[in-house]
Amino acid sequence: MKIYDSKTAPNPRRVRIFLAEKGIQVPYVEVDIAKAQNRSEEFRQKNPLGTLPVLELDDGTHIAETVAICRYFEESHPEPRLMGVDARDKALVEMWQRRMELELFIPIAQVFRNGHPFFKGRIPQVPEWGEVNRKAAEARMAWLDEILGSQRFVAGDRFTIADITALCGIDFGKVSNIRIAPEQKNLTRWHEEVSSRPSAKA
Ligand SMILES: N[C@@H](CCC(=O)N[C@@H](CS)C(=O)NCC(=O)O)C(=O)O
Repeated sequence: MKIYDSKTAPNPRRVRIFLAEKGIQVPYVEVDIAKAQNRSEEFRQKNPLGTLPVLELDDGTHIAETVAICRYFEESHPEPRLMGVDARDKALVEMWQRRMELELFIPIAQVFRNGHPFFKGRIPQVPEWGEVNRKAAEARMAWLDEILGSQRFVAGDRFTIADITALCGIDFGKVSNIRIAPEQKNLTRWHEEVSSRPSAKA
């Protein structure tokens, strides 16, 4: 088993944090996005979309998509539970995970993809679309600040995959100058707490 990884990219970091929380060690193979190794014919045999991360099982199966990889390890190594404990909790964690991904992480990634010189010539860029997403991401961070005024973590009183997605998204925002506002005290408190977990360094 191995994981095709990129130390600088936010989706692979989500998987590394998830595995660190569970105490699972899997060999990582670094794929150089800057050199477009992920777009090579060889890599596309593993994931036709050319994106990271990708989990390779010992039987040769390739599993792409961050949450699908996390699901694999949640099932194979259930403790500690990061995707919910019973029907109600699993549904709530999924609700928050999807909100963090669709409403926060993806808009932040879109700011980078549409506005940063790194992607110039690699993908069609629409800078105005990047700025629309910046506004959306900032609005979602303000909303998250409110949510975290009444609960310790994104999905309630336990650390879950929803926190991992939000943390990796918000940290990745720095490269596009998206930052937690000083007045967002709840978001700041949460960010300090989740960033201080050893897994955040994974
Ligand atoms: N939906 C995918 C998104 C994966 C993705 O976009 N990965 C980025 C790194 S964070 C990537 O491989 N980018 C390289 C590229 O687009 O060339 C997931 O959840 O894993």
